[in-house]
Amino acid sequence: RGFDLSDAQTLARIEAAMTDPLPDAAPLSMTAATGTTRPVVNPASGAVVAQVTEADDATVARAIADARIWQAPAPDRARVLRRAADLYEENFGPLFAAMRHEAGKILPDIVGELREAVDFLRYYAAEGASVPAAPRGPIVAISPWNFPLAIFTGQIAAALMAGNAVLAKPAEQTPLVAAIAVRLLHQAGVPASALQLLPGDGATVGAALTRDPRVRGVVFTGSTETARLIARSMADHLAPGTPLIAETGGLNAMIVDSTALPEQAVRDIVAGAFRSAGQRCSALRCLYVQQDIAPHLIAMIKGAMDQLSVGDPALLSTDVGPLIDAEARQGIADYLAQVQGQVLHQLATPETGHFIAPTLIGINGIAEMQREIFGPVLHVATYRADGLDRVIADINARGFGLTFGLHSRIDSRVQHITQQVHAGNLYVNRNQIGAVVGSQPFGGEGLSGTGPKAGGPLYLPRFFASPAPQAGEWDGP
Ligand code: TXE
Repeated sequence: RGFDLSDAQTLARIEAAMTDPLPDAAPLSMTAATGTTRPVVNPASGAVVAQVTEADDATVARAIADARIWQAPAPDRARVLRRAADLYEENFGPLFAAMRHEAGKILPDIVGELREAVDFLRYYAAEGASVPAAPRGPIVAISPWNFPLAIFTGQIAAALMAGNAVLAKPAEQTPLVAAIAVRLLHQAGVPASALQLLPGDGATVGAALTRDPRVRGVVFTGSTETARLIARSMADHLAPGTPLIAETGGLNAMIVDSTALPEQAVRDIVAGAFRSAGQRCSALRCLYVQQDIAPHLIAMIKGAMDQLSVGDPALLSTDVGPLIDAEARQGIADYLAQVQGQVLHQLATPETGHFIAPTLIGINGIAEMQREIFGPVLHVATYRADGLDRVIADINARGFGLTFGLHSRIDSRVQHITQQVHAGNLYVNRNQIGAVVGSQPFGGEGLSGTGPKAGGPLYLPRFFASPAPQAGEWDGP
């Protein structure tokens, strides 16, 4: 297929995509024409890389009026989505360049993200090809900047596979990746009236989309606070029972006991906490280490942190890139100022760009953490062997339930802990990263979200209507 890392020509194109300026993202397939413009800023350099015209209330209203369900039979829709997956792979250059320029991503993250996006397209195509069910109507898909291609694509692929009309609002920070993806989806054969891109501000465009009574479903990934706003708006304005699938934040913990293999545990801790500069909802935030191994393990963590290279995401040697924007950076800098006395280790911060260097903070437990710190900041606490159940209770008491990691070689303990901790995704003796579309669906419970897990068998059915909508309702002029 189009994307083969063992192929020298592909590797040369990857290198070009990582060092070239942004490709022709300018003629964007955006419906927006009447709104204001917003600069797209490269988070590593602070440079403005593009200007994007955003949607406004009138554009949103028109887009919803123009929305048409996708009439093609399910096997044809599946074929188009598979064709889109091929086009994503063949056109990885512009997608890579955009992910680096507007999201500041490093190459391994970019490669992983393309793979995940392609997997979503092929998985939902396979799952939905033979489902004889009806679409709901217009579905609003609101996505975040931290996976501007994979989450964006996963949401709309499922909604489209069910035959719905999708109104996609990408994050303010990452409209270019979304625009390139939509262009490829249209090129593959998704009708323009079944997929419209509405770049713009959450508080205006996002809010307008989620209060229009014509909308038949909302799929969202972002903060818990925004999910609450959307749920409230839907309750006030949309038909009762309109589904909301929300994937939100987490306060994810890991327990490392004294039987853990230290080298493996440290490798997984560092990846879980600092990969993607900590800007993943699944990232490790609070590590609990059994007291007797704590001095040794913490020294090893500091040593592994020192090996991380922080800086320009275009360099293939970089491990930790920038935070998404000045606001995100400032929020974490303010937090670090508050906990200054508890800093156990911190790397040097690059001078330009929105960087926060990987930081290790000592705490007594997860109860001390006021909120999700969405960056490369790891908190570490120690526990005594007889205090394990207290640790589990503290983790559960926070009310999040996204990911949880455990390093232990005692089977009965692994069983006990994993049965007790509330989490959507468990990682035992491995790094707390990621999910695998089709085999390890991703999603949490409690404050971490509501609805079926992405990339799992229950996700796609939520986008079908039951009972079917009235004939003629969204099926064209
Ligand atoms: O999220 P928002 P932000 C968490 C993380 C981060 C915090 C804030 O803790 O620090 O959220 O990030 C749209 N109606 N996560 O500000 O605002 C918005 O335009 C409708 C976790 O980026 O929730 C964007 O498209 N939509 C996370 C999307 O919601 C609205 C990923 C997400 O933005 C809206 C991102 C409104 N009123 C942040 N307000 C994860 N789960 O991985 C905003 N939006």
